[in-house]
Amino acid sequence: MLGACVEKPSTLERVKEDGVLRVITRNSPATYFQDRNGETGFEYELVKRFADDLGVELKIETADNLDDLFNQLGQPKGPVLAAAGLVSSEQRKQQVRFSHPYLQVTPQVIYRNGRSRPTSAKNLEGKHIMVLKGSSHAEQLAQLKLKYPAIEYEESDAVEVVDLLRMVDEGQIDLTLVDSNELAMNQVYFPKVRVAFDLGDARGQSWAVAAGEDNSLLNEINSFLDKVDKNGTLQRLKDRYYGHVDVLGYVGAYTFAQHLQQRLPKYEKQFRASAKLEKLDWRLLAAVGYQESMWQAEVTSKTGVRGLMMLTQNTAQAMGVSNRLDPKQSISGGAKYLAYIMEQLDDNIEEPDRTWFALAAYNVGGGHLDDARKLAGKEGLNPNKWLDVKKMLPRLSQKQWYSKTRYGYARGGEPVHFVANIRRYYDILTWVTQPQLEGDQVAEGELHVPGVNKTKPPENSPQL
Ligand code: BLG
Repeated sequence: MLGACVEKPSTLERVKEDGVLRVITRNSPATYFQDRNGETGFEYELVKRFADDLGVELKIETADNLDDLFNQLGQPKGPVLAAAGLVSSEQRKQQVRFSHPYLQVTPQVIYRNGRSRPTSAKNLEGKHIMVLKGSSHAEQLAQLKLKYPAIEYEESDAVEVVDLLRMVDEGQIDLTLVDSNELAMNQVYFPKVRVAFDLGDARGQSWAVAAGEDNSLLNEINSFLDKVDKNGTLQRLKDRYYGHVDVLGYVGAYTFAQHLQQRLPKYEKQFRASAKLEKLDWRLLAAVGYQESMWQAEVTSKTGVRGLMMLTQNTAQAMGVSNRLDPKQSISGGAKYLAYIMEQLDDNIEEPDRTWFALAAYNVGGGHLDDARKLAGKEGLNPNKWLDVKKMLPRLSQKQWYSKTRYGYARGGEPVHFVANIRRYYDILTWVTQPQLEGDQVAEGELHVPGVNKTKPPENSPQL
């Protein structure tokens, strides 16, 4: 008998049959945006892996605001999954069902440094507060208002989190509420914003499916999230998107934000020009320059290494640099040297590791790097993977190890920090600057917050 007892396919079966996972998110640096390599963002990367696991294509749609997002999720033939940094709440549970949490975040009250700092919910009275319309923060404020009726707040659906932080930074509003991950990611662009206090405990961000759906998709999502939690993928994504404040430290991130505005504009043109000549990504070159001298032309290290790109006398000579303190010469010499090292590296080292190896050699020298690669080989590790070789580099300063190497003692810990810092600076620079435009196409010093880069990436950017 045809038709009589054909069961309706489950949500998961439908997705697999269609070959497409339709996901709704928000366009913001913490969720989904375009950068030099096209689509990116924490939510995007996570949900892309989920789609890959299912063997289907990912189709991302963006909602204008949170109300719009929840409405679209319920539509027949609409997106089946929301991945948008959502925190579960009683109110939201009436509309959707949430997955296992994948990221713990704390709601934080944000104020501007130099203004009076609120320390409790009662202090929110009399302040100009703005939050996203339909956000969990708006829900929190509604709750607080029951106890402190004098609290006034504005809900806006015309802004994103970065706008709220900018408005606090510029003093247009007194306070906002954002989640800790969003602050961590954006702190570097807004040097004046500070955490006043945590408004409650940490909560889990989860994906959501429409309440009317069966369990099939949600179960699949939960086992995927459990898997990426166990195999380290989730942690790597967290480090990549939210780790830079941890690595740089609060003071480092703050200082970098200031130098981005005060110092980089003086040298940006030169970084672009030299990088272009050597077929490098100028942001990588600028990141090296920041690590070396914090973009100062006239520095000299304890060991006599000098200038913006910290060239040794030998390197300078080899690269045709006559005055290491001349920033133009220094940047162009550094670029030449980096391109030269990149070229010299073993063909078996592939991107993105190739870039990290080149940076390490820039700092410690190719000979010592090769020693560390040999040590890796002897330990059964992969000499072509940065993750493995960086474990070996610190051994070059221990006699039991360096005595057996060809080039002997080196301060092997230094290149490990060197590369880690440059990666963070490079990440930030790619979020705030335009992609590799030609020198004369770009207004100098024009920095952007993330989410606005639409141009195609240069082919030589290392894929992170
Ligand atoms: C690098 C050279 C490499 C050289 C290594 O030293 O300088 N890089 C440059 O000049 C760009 O060429 O490799 S070698 O030619 O194979 O020997 C090893 O000698 C520079 C490093 C040294 C480091 N900074 C660029 O990263 C430095 O100054 N360290 C000392 C810091 S402090 O004074 O102790 O604080």
